[in-house]
Amino acid sequence: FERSSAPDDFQSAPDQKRHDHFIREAVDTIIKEAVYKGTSRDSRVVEWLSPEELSARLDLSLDRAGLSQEKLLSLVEQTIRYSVKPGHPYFVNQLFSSVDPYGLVGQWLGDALNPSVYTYEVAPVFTLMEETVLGEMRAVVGFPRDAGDGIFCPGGSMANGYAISCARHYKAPHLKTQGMSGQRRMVVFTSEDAHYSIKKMAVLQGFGSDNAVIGETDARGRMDPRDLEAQVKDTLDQGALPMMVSATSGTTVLGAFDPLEDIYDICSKYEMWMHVDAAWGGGALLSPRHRHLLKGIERADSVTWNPHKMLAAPQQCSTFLTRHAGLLTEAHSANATYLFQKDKFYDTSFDTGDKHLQCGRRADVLKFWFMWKAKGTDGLEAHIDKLFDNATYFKNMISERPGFELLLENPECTNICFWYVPPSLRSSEARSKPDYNQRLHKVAPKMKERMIHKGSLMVTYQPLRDHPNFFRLVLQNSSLDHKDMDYIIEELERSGHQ
Ligand code: ABU
Repeated sequence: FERSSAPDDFQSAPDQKRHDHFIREAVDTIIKEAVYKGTSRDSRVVEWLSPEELSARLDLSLDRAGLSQEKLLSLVEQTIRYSVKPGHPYFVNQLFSSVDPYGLVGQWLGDALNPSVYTYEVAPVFTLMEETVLGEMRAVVGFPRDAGDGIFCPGGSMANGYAISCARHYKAPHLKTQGMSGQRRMVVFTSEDAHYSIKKMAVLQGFGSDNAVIGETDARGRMDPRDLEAQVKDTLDQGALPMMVSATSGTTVLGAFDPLEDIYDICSKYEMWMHVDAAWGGGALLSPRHRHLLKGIERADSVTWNPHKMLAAPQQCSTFLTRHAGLLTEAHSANATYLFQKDKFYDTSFDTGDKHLQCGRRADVLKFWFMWKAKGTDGLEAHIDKLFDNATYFKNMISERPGFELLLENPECTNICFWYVPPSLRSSEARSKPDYNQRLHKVAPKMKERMIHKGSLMVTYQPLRDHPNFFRLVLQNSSLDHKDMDYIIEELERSGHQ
C-alpha cells in the first residue's frame, strides 16, 4: 500500500481499503504481541536495552517523507518489543499493572471517538457517564450520593492539587480574585509518608513548600495524630491559618492507612478541610472484608481515588471526589463564553468542563465504566479480595524463609516491604559489623539489575528514613495466584544467590 497523506477519508473506497488493512494489521499485532505475549509468563517482562543501545535499534528520527505502512507496522512491533510490559504477571514494580480486556476496549473506544469532555454538546454520553460513575464512587466512599461533586483528572497528584484548591476556596473564597499576596499564611498538613504531590501542589498554588508541614508517622507508617495536633497548635501560635490535612489511605511505599477518625476529630476541632489521598488504597472500599481500613473516610471533605491503581483500570483513571456540591465550579470557573455559552438550547448545567483546571480532557471514565459494567461490583470486590489474599500468602511464605526479612510484620495493604539478605550477609558476624547496613543497601539494586537484564521480574526498591534499600512488592493484578507468589520468591532467591 502507498504511504498515506493524512488526514484521509475513511469513506472513500481507496482510503478505506488502505486504512482497513493498516488498522487491522496493527490491532492484530498489538493483541498478539502486547496483550497475549506481553502478559505471558513464558515471555520477558522487559527486553532491556541501555538508552544508547535502544537509540541505535529504534529509528526515532522524524523526517520530511512519511513511512510506508509496512515500515509503520514494523515500528509498532519494535515499540512493543522494547517497552516494559506492566500487564505481565511479573511486573510488581509500581502501583499500576494488568491489561484488563474490558478496560482495553473502553480505552480503544474512547480513542476511536476522540472526545474532549468539557461540554454536553460535544460529549453527551461521557458527561452522563462521569456523573454516574462519580456518583457511585461517592456513594461507595459514604458521601451523600445526590449531593457532592467529583471530576476525573490526570493523575492522583492533580487530584490532590484539586483538594488544596477546593480547601483554599472553602476557607477563603476572596483569594480567587485577590490572590495570596499579603494574606494570612495558610498551612497544609500531611505526613512524612504521604505522596510528594502534596508538597508540589502547595508550591504550585503559591503556599510555598514551608507551608506544607510534614508530620511524623508511627512505626507502621501511619500519620501520628498527636504530632499533627502539636503542629496545628504551633501554626496557630505563629499566627498562621491551619487550612487542610491530607491524610493517606494506602501510602505509596508501606501501604499504611492513616487513622482517619482521629484525624477527622482534629480537623473538626480546628476547622480544617480533611482530604484523604486514597489514590492507592481506595479500591479496598469495594471489599466488605477490607473497607474497615478506611474507616472514617465518609467524614472527609474530599478524596482522591485512582481506579487505575488497585482496581487495575488502564492508565490513566484518577478521580477527585468531594462532599461539597458546587465548590469545584466556584473555585475554578472562568466562564469562557466561546465554550460555555449560557444560551444553548439544552440544560447547560451539563456543561461540566468549567469546574476543571484543564480545558481539553480525555474520557477516562469510559474504560472504568465499561470494566465496572463487565465485572459488576461483585467482580471488583472479588478482584480486591484476591489481591489481599495473594499479599497475605506472599507475606506468610517469606516470613519464615531464610534470607527474607519483613520490614513490617503485618502490612496493611498489598504492599509487602522486605529485605533479601544474601547468604554472605546472614551470619551474626556479618550483621554485627558497622558497615552491615551499607552492604545491605547495595543488595536490592544489584538484584534488581540482574532481574531486569534477565527480564524475569520487575519489583521496585527504595530506602526509607534510616532503613537501607528494601524491596516493595505491590499487587494489583488479580490474574496472579499463589504459584506466581512462589515464582517471585524463588526468582528473588536466584538473583540474590548469584
Ligand atoms: N503515585 C505514583 C506511585 C508510584 C509508585 O508506584 O511507586
